[in-house]
Amino acid sequence: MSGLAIRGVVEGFYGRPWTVEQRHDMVAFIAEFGMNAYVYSPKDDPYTRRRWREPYPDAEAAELRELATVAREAGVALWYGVSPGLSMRYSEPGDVEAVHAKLAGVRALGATDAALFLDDIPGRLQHPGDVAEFPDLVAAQLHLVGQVEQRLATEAGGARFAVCPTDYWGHGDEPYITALGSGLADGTALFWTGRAICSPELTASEAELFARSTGRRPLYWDNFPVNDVAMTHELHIGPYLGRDPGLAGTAAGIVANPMPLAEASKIGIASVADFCRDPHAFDPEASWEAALRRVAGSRDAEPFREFADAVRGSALCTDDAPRFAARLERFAFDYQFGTPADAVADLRLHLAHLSGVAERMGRLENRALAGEIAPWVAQYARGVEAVDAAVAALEPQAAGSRRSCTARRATPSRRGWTACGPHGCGSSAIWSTCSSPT
Ligand code: LOG
Repeated sequence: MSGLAIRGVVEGFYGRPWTVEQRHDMVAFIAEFGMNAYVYSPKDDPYTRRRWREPYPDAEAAELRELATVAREAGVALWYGVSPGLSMRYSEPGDVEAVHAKLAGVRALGATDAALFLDDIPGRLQHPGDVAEFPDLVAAQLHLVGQVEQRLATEAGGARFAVCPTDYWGHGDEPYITALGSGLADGTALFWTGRAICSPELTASEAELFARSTGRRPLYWDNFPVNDVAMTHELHIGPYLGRDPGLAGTAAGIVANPMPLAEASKIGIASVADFCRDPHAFDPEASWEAALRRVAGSRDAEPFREFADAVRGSALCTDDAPRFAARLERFAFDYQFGTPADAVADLRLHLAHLSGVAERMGRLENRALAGEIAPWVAQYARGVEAVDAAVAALEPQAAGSRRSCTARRATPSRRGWTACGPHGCGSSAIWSTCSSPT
């Protein structure tokens, strides 16, 4: 079974854009994993969005040119996305021309393909001239898109073109996306994030519905492992779950939107790449394990795997810290029905091991990774300490006669682990309260 046609990364998050070095490194990384697209459009590169009308100053232009060279040599297409929607006047020929000029300018620097990003802008026309000229937002956007399509079609080089809609998630047959999709030229790709902004699942049947209503297969903008805006306290290094192998025949492609943390993002990206190469053969857990090993390096693979168990959570994965949860379950059982003193001693030994894991995370060979994950490692260490303090408090009782303990799971929250602090430090099966000795 063949893979997805377009597979890559969209540098499309809010927050500090990646550095030049991180981009070059990422291009090499995705090429190694068989990806073929790098979509450049960081929300906080001023020249893509707020100051979209302005050409890149010399220094930034040189960086883009260099990125284009690195991408070309790696066999990766460099898409450039311009986001004019905050201030665009669709009825002004000068603005329409400026959009085209911006795309032509970056193509002259070496970008191979073009994209128009209309996400995260007002859902209604704002400028009085636009309100007077167009019946609604989609009509105005189609006017702009049509002009860009025409211009690109007449240019040498054959750039592909993709549009990110203003309503970019949902069922796929809503009036806006249906009207937009139906008005695009046949070859124009249309981004879609799935049923939600960060979609727990992407299914073939949803892709089919999208294709029926818009006349084209969705090009998924997969908001994973991104952790911007309201998710900055989350570290998304968990597995890539909920993607239907049937997307192989129903989606135009997937580009993953990563975290501002470039190194840690490679874990999720590697799995997205594995999925895209062969969706039917994709095994999320095996791919995750391999990605952890690849990014952390073989020397640190085991302790990093232990840490990562406590940081699996994302919109795609609610199964936080399964290993640790199982360990706590066993403790609760042994404490109640076995020898309490042994149960306490065993768990404390394990917690001492986890505390060593936390300490080891500061000494990872992959220094960039160690730096990025440091705040979560600190939370993890505090979580381990807190559990250890709670278990230690049981020691005097456990040393006496046989006692009973009722361990209970905390009520699972959407992401689990909320009871332990914003960064997540372990398990959704938050460890328990023990009853007084009987
Ligand atoms: C933005 C994106 C952002 C992401 C996650 C799209 C199409 N646009 O809600 O730039 O990184 O969500 O916060 C978005 O997803 N808007």
